[in-house]
Amino acid sequence: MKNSLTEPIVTAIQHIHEQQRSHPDAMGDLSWLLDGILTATKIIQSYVRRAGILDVIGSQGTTNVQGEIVQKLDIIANETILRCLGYRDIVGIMVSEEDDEPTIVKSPGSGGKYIVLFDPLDGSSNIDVNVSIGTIFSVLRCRPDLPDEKTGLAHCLQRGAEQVAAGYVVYGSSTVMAYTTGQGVHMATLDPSVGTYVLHAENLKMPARGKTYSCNEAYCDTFPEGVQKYLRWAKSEEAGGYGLRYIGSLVADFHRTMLKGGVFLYPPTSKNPQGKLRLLYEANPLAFMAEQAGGVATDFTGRLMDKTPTSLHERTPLLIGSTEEVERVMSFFD
Ligand code: AHM
Ligand code: MG
Repeated sequence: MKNSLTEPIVTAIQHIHEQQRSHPDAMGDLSWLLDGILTATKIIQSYVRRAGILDVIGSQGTTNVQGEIVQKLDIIANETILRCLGYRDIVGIMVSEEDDEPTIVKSPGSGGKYIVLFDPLDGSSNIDVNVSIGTIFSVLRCRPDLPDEKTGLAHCLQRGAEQVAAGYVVYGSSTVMAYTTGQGVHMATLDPSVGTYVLHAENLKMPARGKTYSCNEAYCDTFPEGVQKYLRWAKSEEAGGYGLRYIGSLVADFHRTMLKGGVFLYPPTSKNPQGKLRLLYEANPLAFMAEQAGGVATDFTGRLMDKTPTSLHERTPLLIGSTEEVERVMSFFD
């Protein structure tokens, strides 16, 4: 708890720089890229906080590549990230939930180094009702071994295990950013009076247990049998008092799971037989965060980050959270 006047104040960007300096061959490029993401999320949160005053609530009147209704704030968030990162020349390719194709900023052959994949505004169906929403991001390296093809697609379809950084921002009762560059999970809160993210937790660990499950239980009848058995068990006396929490914004549900322990699950359903969540910019970054915090993530068949993606907007089933709780869910599968 930072409550002493003598306690050092460490900004998120200072922390990111310090972490990068510990890499012998780091050139500061990744810090520069993350700085762009932080700036974008500060701008996004300023819209979110004034959504009822500015004319940004409601749908845009279009659907995205995945057939979902696009909200005005989805577009603002997407354009903000593209504008904040699109002029940093270490960014090679950007992939957004809102865009059908990757955006090439600088082709890998001309020196583009990183791929940034993001869900600009996750949980956007919650925008109109003032419930927490967020931004999720994942960073990969462009692959020097691949031909410099026009679409950049081959560079983007890498396993989650190749991520060099990932994180999210929750626009909740405060704006909180959590990130990893593969050296633990760290968290910072935006101080709105000065516009700076201030670090408040280093090397965060997800509890190994937690008596909370998080899923849209209305779909229960169409979940796989193993999940249905788990849910019956969680409600039984034998389980000893599990609780259900479901916000409907992945980023907020995951944030709670990471801090308090438990499991989040979005299994295949009859409506979404492949699961609903997107592998590249929703599930993979959170899986990286979970593993770095001592938790685990699976698609109910194997380690999530070992999945080789086959398309940009591929969906995946997701089970993520505390190690013992994820194991418990899996124990109900034959
Ligand atoms: P979005 O990225 O278009 O907002 O959709 C993803 C969201 C997740 O945040 C959340 O976990 C899930 O959809 C909720 O889905 P459902 O309403 O089916 O429970
Ligand atoms: Mg989303």
